[in-house]
Amino acid sequence: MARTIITAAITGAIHTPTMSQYLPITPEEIADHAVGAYEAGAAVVHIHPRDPETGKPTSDLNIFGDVINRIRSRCNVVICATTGGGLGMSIEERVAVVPTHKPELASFNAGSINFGLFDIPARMKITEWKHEWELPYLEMTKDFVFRNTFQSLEQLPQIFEQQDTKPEAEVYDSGMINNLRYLVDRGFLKTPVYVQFVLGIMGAMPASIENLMFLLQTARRTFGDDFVWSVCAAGRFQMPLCTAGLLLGGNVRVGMEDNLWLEKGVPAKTSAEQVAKIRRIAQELGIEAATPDEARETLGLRKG
Ligand code: KMH
Ligand code: ZN
Repeated sequence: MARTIITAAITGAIHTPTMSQYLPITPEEIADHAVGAYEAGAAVVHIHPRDPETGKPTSDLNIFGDVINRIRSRCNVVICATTGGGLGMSIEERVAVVPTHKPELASFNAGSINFGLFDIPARMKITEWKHEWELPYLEMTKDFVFRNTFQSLEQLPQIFEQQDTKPEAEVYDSGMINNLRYLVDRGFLKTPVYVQFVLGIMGAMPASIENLMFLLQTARRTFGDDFVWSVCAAGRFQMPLCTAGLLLGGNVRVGMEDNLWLEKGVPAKTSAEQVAKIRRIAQELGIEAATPDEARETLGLRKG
């Protein structure tokens, strides 16, 4: 039977505590949600740490380590640490988790984009905020570039390589596939590249099946069969695009980093609920969820 790797992105750095009372904040909450996602069928959990007092995304390596160790002590799910970090962090802050905590897998953002979160307050009609940092954090993105220059695109894989950490290339736009080809050709990245297509970020490609097809076709023209791919999409496009991903033979990512809802009008209480939902859809299509060890095999993660 076909297998799909379900990744659960547990809390991210896009949503803020006012947007959902269920967003996990403390290391204990993030770890609980990650273990719950694993129990529901996720083979991989994608992790960002937050300040336990304010809920703000943090680059504090002790907090990051606390989250990672709590998860590692409870289950064998693959941990994919963010190196995207939170908006406004330096590239050095973002990548430091790799040499410090040596995750098996870590995100590797494959190019620069405008990363616009400034429209969310109006769309969600939020006027009162739990924390002072939230509105300025979102509003500053009107003048914010999520920087992933060729300099850092060349540097990060070398830091990953030293720890045998596999990069998960976050691809928000089609030109980034070309960036990856350059990195492979110059020996900075090894194939098969693991690509996560991220659709629906304001500033990059909108979430549509046509755009997913275009990205997939572009990746095939660029790498032949020598890549592994997954898809995730923001907000209400999460389940439709993941379902399309399943039909196309890909892997899928859900979780509250990407979407705070389970269905229209129903907030997700955990990422596990979204994992269970996409797993049900997969099973209807004759596709089983891969175990963490099967994901390790497919992605070529380090042994032991
Ligand atoms: N932090 C966002 C700017 C990643 O984890 O690498 C992008 C992000 C991707 O969350
Ligand atoms: Zn992330």
